[in-house]
Amino acid sequence: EIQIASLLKSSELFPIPQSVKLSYGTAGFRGDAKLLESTVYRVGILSVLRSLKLGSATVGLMITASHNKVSDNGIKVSDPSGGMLSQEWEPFADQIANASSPQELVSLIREFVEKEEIMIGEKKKSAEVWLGRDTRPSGESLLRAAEIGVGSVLGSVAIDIGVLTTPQLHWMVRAKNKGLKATENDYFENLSSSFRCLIDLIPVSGNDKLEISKLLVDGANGVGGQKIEELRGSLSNLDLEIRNTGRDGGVLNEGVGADFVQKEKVLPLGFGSQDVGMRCASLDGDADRLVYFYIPSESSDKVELLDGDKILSLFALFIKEQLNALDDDKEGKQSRLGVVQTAYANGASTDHLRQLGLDVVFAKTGVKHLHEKAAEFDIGIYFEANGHGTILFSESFLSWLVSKQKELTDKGQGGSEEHKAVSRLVAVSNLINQAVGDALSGVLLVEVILQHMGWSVQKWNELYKDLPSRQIKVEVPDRTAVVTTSEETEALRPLGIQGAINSEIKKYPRGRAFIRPSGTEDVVRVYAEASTQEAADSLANSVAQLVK
Ligand code: 16G
Ligand code: ZN
Repeated sequence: EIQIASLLKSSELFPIPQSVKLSYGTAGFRGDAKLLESTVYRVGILSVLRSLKLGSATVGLMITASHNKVSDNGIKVSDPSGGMLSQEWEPFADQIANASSPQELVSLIREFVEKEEIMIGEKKKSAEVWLGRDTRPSGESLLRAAEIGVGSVLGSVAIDIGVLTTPQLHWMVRAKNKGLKATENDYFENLSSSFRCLIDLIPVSGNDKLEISKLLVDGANGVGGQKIEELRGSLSNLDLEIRNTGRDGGVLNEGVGADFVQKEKVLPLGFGSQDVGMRCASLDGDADRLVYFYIPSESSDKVELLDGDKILSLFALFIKEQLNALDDDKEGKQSRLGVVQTAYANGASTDHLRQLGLDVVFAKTGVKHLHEKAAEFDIGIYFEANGHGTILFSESFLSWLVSKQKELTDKGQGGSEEHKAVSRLVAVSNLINQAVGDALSGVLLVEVILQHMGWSVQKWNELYKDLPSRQIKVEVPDRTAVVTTSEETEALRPLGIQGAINSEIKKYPRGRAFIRPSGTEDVVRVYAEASTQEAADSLANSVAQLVK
């Protein structure tokens, strides 16, 4: 039985602002921070119910609006697995966020609790919710609202773990529920020790030992820059210069960060002609996205971008090289490596991956969709072009690797190529965040692979050449009028539009285009690529005309 009186009382503290219609969307609730208190309070309640539903497992709440402007904020739920909130609960999230009165809120909660058979108030099992936030100034008061929401359900505990990156919170929640060490320090230690392990496994070929060149990091003036600074002390074999940490007056995400660099393809603030040719990395505002770039010439502010697709290709090459060194035919065990992309992946990257003989599958935009597909492989690598991605190892494959490692050691083959390959794979599984894409672990893996290959950023960039592309957003009265196939490559509605898009595509060599309703903004997005920039622009424009 929920304590109606106390819920009613606390929800009266957080009246819902007029005229906002909220949707949990692809990345939780987002919006102007000033309008979000009631939403965050309500998600606090939801997180307790989620925990109780799952046997009082720890649930996480992250207060962030990622790459959006500093005056925005948002909230998303980490399930006990460290993944995104189960999609089955999203409609309930939408309902309670939009409930117009405390009475309506309470009755929605009662109904849901009954339907889901959630037991409230059992003394021995209390729900536990871990709260994290990024560096946004509005984060602190929103965190208090979440605490009140959590506390309004009997027998629940909210724990404030402070300012964190989004992937840190997901990592900690996952570790906690697996019974592993789960503090921020444990997170850092895990990163530095698995990085060290991969460095030690770099083949030394005497004469061509690569000198370690400096990496310039753009921290988006957010939490990622600060955390990578904290991590730096425990890393050897890596020379980092961190800019845009937010401590020098820069504004979060303004002219900086992974989203800016990836969309605009120009250099972020704090970078200039003195950095020509240097290897640079940009994180986004909550450090779950990563892109690399370099400045090709002094005469322009354009950058050469190495996006999520290119990071994916680098990771795939390295993993494949290790898998090839396994003697696993004998075991009758064929390891399955798969990669997952979205429709936004540059066509040249998909061609490149297929030429490597890799199994490439497509998922709908949004991390949860890619993650789900990647989890079907023994090793699944997923990336969005915008720089969000990671590498998932299945439990069964990982335990096979670990026993293989031991078996080889016991047989006295600890120094064999096979043993090294197995050890590298195990280290990668520790380094790379198994819960969500993580710019910090991503940087470390890119850096160690480049050292392993002996590659410069330019050499890496030559893996393939991106096809020119263009993205446009079109404002429409109702974006839900556009309905796509599950991979978003074709529009099913409005009727007839796909035929018209296809006729446009036919006019351009290597042409490809699609439309989809945004999950985060009230617009329809258009993507086009073709063999020249002019052609890609023109294709995008004519498709946009069809949408209007
Ligand atoms: C969210 C998604 C991101 C996706 C983007 C697309 C998560 C954590 N984030 O930021 O993966 O690329 O939305 O936005 O899932 P759009 O639907 O507005 O194009
Ligand atoms: Zn982000």
